[in-house]
Amino acid sequence: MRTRVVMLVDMDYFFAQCEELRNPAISGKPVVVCVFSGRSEISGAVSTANYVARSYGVKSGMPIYSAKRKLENVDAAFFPVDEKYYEDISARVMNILRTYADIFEQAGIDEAFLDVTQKTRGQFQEATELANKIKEELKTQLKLTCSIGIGPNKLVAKVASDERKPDGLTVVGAEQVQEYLSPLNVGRLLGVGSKTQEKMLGLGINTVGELARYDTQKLKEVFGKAMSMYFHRVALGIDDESVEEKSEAESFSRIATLKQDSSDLNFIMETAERLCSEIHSTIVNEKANFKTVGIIIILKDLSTHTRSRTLENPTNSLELLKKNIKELFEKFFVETEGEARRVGVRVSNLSKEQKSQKQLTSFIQKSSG
Ligand code: TTP
Ligand code: MG
Repeated sequence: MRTRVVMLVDMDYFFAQCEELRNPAISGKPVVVCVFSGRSEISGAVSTANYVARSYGVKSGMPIYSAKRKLENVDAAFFPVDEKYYEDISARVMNILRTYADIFEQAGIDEAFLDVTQKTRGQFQEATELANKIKEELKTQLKLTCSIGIGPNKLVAKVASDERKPDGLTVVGAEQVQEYLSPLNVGRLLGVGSKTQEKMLGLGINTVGELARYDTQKLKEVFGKAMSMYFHRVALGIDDESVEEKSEAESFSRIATLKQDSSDLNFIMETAERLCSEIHSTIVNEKANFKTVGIIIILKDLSTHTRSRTLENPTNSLELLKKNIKELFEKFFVETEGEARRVGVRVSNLSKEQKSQKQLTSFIQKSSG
């Protein structure tokens, strides 16, 4: 496989930076953005904090009262989360980032992967210049800073983006991966949370290099086959997952009125299968895959019901769509009294391009869930 050049752009202290943007008066002060639970005036958790607040020990996830205690007698600013506003800024950031990528994949509200292999002709030096341009444009256009990691794959780009923050840039060339990863703490790897890290520590594994060299058979005994194989590969810096554009639409659905009200599965499936075929054509046209399938049922009394399930892997198979839809309808009518007037089919969790290989991130989500 030819060398890829992958970038991960992650905005610095994003929600807090957004607050600084619209409240210039708080510049230089500790800024804490909070999710208030509403139970008491200060119950809830810290969503994020700027780096001034972090220097006092304030962190994401910490109870608000702990943050207040750490900032006692300090002139600090506390804000409730304003997701709508951050999403608006996020959209502006993404619109800029998109223009720099061959393939663009938004990975969260404040981060995106950019495959820039073609643009940079596979040169990490050119990617570094491109990253500096991105930083410059975000600063002049939006007055925001970010940290960027560049590597030969998503895994390395992601780890590198965390290396220097805020306003950092870390480049790890294809030949430097081992050297770069080896001395890092295993906790820096995606999928190694505090519990896993503790277990690894118990085995005498502190660093990524130690994990890479650890006996795979012994690793298997502790973490099971799938996870130990995953750990071994990431410790070696191996990751084949491609940067993938997400489909613009979030879902496709079709709905139809039955010829007569019914709770008969076979009768309903005649209509539902037609809807599945229509959706399937759209999916094929859009070159998309779906991971979640759902049904919509409007009963005689006009009450609307929905059911859905998420599949193991993204697919564009009509057969799988029909099978799952049928099972969902079957289950619904076992559980629910009443006759359907209208029925619908919906697919969501869409992604572009065929993907036969199991995705790194989806694998992790499943394993840690
Ligand atoms: P992150 O990129 O993880 O954090 P950050 O941007 O605040 O800080 P950093 O400079 O380290 O990148 O998350 C992006 C946003 O997601 C963050 O601004 C707020 C939100 N968030 C939470 O609400 N709770 C959390 O526990 C974390 C980690 C993030
Ligand atoms: Mg961030």
